[in-house]
Amino acid sequence: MIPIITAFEQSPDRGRGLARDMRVRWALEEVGQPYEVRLVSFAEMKEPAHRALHPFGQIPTYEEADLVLFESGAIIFHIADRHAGLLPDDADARVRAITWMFAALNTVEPPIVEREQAPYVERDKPWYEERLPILDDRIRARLDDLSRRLGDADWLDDAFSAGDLLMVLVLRRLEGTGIMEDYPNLAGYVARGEARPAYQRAFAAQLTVFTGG
Ligand SMILES: N[C@@H](CCC(=O)N[C@@H](CS)C(=O)NCC(=O)O)C(=O)O
Repeated sequence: MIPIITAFEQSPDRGRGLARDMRVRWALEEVGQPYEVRLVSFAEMKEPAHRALHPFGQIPTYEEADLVLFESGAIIFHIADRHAGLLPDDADARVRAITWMFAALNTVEPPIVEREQAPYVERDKPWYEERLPILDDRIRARLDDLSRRLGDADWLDDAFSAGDLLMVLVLRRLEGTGIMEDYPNLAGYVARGEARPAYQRAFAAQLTVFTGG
């Protein structure tokens, strides 16, 4: 059964790997599972047909026979749980990798997304300029700790896992902010993720939606 995922027909980054279908594409590429993509417009995402798949009217979704999933973290967990390659076999190592999945989505991503959205939703507010450094500091507090924990290791807990996949993509959201440049070990970590052949296939596939080919 070939799973079908949804992705943006048009996205703000024009297919540069930031839309969250990239997480699903990368995971599927890592485990060697072919997939199909259904592109949706912003209007279609809010229609009842799409909301039946995703209650919040967003992408990505994941359909596999009768199973319908939303939330990129849950989708990645499902893929990692059903295929070899993204979670270790050892029970303790497995739950540690899952812990890093949660850490990426619950602890590191929120301040990054808040910073990312500020220019769109608050730029005309009187407090905007004053608030930006506060948002940056919140991100730096997380990165200080993450950087300390990673040290000079290649991955967060020994072998590459779904936890690294999510953390790398969360950190990529900082591209263009200048913040990552202060954390050479995290920048190297992101570069290692981006160098993986599965990442590159996923990135190319998402980019092709926008460039054609
Ligand atoms: N927590 C969700 C977030 C999903 C999300 O924010 N999707 C974005 C694309 S990356 C979206 O659909 N944005 C359009 C919208 O919210 O209207 C996940 O990880 O899947």
